Amino acid sequence: MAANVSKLNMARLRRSSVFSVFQLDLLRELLCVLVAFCVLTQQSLADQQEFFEDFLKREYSLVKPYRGLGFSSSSQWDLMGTAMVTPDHVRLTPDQQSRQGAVWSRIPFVLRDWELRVHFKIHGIGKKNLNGDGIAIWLTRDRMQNGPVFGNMNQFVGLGIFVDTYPNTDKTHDRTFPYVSVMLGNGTLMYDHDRDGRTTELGGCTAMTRNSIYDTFLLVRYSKNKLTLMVDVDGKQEWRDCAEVSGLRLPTGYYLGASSATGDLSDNHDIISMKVYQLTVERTPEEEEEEEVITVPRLDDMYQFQVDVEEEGMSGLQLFFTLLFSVLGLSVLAVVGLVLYGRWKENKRKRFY
Ligand SMILES: [Ca+2]
Repeated sequence: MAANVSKLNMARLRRSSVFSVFQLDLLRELLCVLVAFCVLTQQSLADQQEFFEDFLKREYSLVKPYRGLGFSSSSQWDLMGTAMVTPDHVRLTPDQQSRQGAVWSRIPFVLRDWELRVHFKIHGIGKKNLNGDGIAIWLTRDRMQNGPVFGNMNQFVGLGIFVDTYPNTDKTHDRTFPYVSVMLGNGTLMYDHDRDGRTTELGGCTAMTRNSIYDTFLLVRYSKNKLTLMVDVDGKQEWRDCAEVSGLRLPTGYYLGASSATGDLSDNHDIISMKVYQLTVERTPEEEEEEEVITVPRLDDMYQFQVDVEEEGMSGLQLFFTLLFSVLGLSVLAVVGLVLYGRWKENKRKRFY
């Protein structure tokens, strides 16, 4: 009997210790769930915050699936040249020589403060520095134009962001390519392809965007007349500063686009997405007043518009003609002077008779 009782007690004791272990586990699990819930809630709150601040504008964005892109009348985008759509990307040019392609938004861009994130891919079979030419992202007055600036017109009006993959100028080895740079065109400035746009660039950075194993992204942010350019090309999922330009005034009503060109050298130039976010930015009444409506893009610091241009001075031919016309002009003046002097002298002599 006693043995039976002690067996029963032992069983109870075992059951109660099992229960307490079970309780402890349960408590621990509950705690974990609670902590995870808190973290997730915070995370989702942060996400929500981000969602509200950066509002994706679908009418300006190019995202998958690219239904009807380029041919449907309801599409917000036009294709030109060699550009073609696949389920995974919009290929501006294939890895073949002398191709030009572009994709242009049909809708005038009217946001004041915005952020553009471009997911792109440049790849090909050519060896390093035996490939070209790169991709340009545009926000310009004109759209659907052919030309020498990565497949778009020169002397453009608006913003150009270039991902230049080929060093055209071999005189200087001051930078490593691919090189990302920004330019503001006012209709008279020329992008100098032979100098990789050095004469007109407002800033830039090296970014290893070609044949990368990582996804490559560009970010352009424009707010309160400040343009910020960032890149994410190292697979770190973080933005790296590339260029910053203050006092940059860009009119609204321009068009968003991307273009590319190949020459003797080539690459596949693909756009995967172009996402536009509207930024919520508060302005003081003074700031509102200060922001005038403009019709031509400009920089407050106009010196930046004349980068290197003055340095070049006159070309040999210009100098020759300037000298020639100066000499001719002086000669004519001298002859006229001599004739007049001769007549005056003649008249003076006649008066004495
Ligand atoms: Ca180049």
